[in-house]
Amino acid sequence: MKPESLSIHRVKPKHNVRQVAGHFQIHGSFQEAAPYGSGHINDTYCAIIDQAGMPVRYIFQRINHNIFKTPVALMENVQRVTAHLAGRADGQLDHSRRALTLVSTRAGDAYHRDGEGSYWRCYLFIERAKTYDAVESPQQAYQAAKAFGQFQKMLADLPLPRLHDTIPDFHHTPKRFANLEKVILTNKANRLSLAKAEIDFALKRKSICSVLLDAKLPERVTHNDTKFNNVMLDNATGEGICVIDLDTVMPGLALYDFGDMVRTATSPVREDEQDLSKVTMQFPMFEALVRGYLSSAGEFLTPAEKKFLAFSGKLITFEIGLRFLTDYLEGDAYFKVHRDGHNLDRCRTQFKLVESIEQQEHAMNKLVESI
Ligand code: ADP
Ligand code: GN1
Ligand code: MG
Repeated sequence: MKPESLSIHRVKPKHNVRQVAGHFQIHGSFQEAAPYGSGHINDTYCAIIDQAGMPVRYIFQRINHNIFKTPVALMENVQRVTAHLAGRADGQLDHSRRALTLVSTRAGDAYHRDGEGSYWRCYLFIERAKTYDAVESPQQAYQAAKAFGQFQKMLADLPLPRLHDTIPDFHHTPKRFANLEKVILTNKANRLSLAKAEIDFALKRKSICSVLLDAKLPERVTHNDTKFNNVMLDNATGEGICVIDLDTVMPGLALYDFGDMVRTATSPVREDEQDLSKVTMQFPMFEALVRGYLSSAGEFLTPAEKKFLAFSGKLITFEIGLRFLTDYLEGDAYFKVHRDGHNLDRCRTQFKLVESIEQQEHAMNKLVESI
């Protein structure tokens, strides 16, 4: 029987994945590869390798080194984190689906550097699990949040040294705001007049940017990109089986992770939905996120962290909205775009969600207090 994999969409890859695959410790013969997933940063491919008559899938990723300026340090983080998580999953049923496994190169390294200076890595493909670009049920939200909380918990005792900052100040919202102010002044792509309402929306909310930093919350090892599509849900049980996309795992605040879950797992539509009437913070999803997250992270969160759970959803949604707006005004230099105005559309959904959270923030806080 052919695996589901063979239906991967047949867009011609930009890169020679066959050649890249040859550098990794994989037995068998390369069959095909195709772009995979909907990430905004790296180039991800699913490749099929025939291993003794069985088609086996692998994930190959080219790290975007324009964005991740220190790919070697990044891979050192990923190696340490995956090894630590694998140690935790050891002995559990299905352990190799519970943490990403790096495949080494033939030279024994965690990455391969190609002739063009690109950095490549390879992971075992997590089978019988999927990522979703939009949340479909509170059960999914619960499972995703539980998995990200578990992820933080398992990394709490990662031995020193401190992980590298793969992108410095990644969640420093005041600096993200300052970047927006800078591009407003330069108007580099001449798009200011097209985003007047969004700019006004952002400027009115400057005061919220520093709230989490001012709260002096504890630094932890955090994921920092806990988008709903960065956790794989098991096809049979729905369990959040594996947290993926580890490029931004570094020191951070637990609330950056919870906030990004609220951003991506409470609205019923994708991040780039153009019909804004569909964008809303669904309370049952928020409740499921809180319950799921506290089921795994509750034992280590401080009262101060708990107090800001709802606020973090608003702040991180606002912050990513600022980043989409900044990128739009800069002429789409950072996030991959697939149509005109794509970043502006993404910014609009974020700001619509911020508004929806503002309207429900009191009730969200009450709920958190009651749990
Ligand atoms: P990006 O940084 O570009 O978002 P991700 O690491 O999130 O890249 O990968 C993109 C997509 O590829 C994911 O959303 C997921 O669907 C799929 N994917 C990534 N790693 C694996 C894996 N090990 N097994 C199966 N699918 C994966
Ligand atoms: C990017 O890599 P991906 O698509 O999971 C971005 C996140 C944003 C997200 C918005 C390194 O995540 O910070 O929140 O897009 N990653 C980086 O969808 O900038
Ligand atoms: Mg991703």
